[in-house]
Amino acid sequence: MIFKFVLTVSKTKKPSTKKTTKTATKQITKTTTKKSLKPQRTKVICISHKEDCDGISSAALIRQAFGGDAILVDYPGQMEALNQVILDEKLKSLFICDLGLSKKTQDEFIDIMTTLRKNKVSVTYIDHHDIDPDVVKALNKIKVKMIHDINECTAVLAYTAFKSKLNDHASFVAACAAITDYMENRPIGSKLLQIYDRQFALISATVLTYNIVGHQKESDYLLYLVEELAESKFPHAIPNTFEFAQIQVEKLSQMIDKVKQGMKTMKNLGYMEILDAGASGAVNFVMGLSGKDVGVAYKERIDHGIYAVSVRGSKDCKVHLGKIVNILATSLGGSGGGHDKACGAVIPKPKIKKFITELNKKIK
Ligand SMILES: [Mn+2]
Repeated sequence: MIFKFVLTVSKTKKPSTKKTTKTATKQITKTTTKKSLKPQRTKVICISHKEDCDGISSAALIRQAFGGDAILVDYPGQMEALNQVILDEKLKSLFICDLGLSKKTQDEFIDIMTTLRKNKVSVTYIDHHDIDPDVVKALNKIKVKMIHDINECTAVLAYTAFKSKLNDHASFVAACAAITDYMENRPIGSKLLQIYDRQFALISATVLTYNIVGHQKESDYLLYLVEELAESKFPHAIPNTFEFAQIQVEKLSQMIDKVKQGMKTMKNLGYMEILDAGASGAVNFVMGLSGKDVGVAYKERIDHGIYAVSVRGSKDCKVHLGKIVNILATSLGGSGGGHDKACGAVIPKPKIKKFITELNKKIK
């Protein structure tokens, strides 16, 4: 009886009293249903790509706009992190940034999203990698907020979507991401870059990238970068970034010699196993120095029993490497995908040679 009365009152009275009647209703239900102490969902988490400036910048923009904590992952660790956050009973809203899906991972991704949505977690997926239209449909259906466009980098998409919650400096963070994702000539990316001096933006983006690439094994440092960027620090104002970049360029210059010696070629591509650096740092040299339109660099991830593979295409490469690699990697029991001229894959160790010979056949 009392319950019914409260409801009628709240419908007829002004909005200002609505709040009090609502809490009254809550209290009544609380006392009638004995001890249903569910933890309140208050946490904001952003899972973002840790290997490049786009992922780190996206995490920084989400942090500035919504607060919360970042979890930085690479592709081999992507699903593990998602499966972890399902268990977090305090999770209220989840952002997933710059982490593309592949034929191998997309079904599990939809399953995880479905569970999160059933738990009333708000999920926003921000990305610009090639995606299966059926996955978009499935995610829309369960009301995952999709901010997806292959024409701009993830940080630019995040900046555009949440501009009203961001400060002026955020456009610089997004512009740096656009530069390092080769997307600074895109409609929005180019407008953002235009705000700043081009050379200043280029050196900032590059130094930031070298600090990200060189600290892949130090999660705390990467999280610190996210924080500093969220607090609107320029890369040069973060201590020791230029000194660290100096060390990285020195390493890269040595990589040029190593690639010259170790690189092999097939008809349509150059390839090389990398032992003491990241594959993504070497792959452009492999492509460039091989004189081919496609370069492949791969590095063993002993902890996962796989090779992390980076693939790059030149301007003359006419095929969509991301799509080809997605299908090929999946058929070999791995996963992969990405953009038309820049993509990556995770390949089971014994299948790497097959991956390269098959890729060579598929790109003529
Ligand atoms: Mn990206």
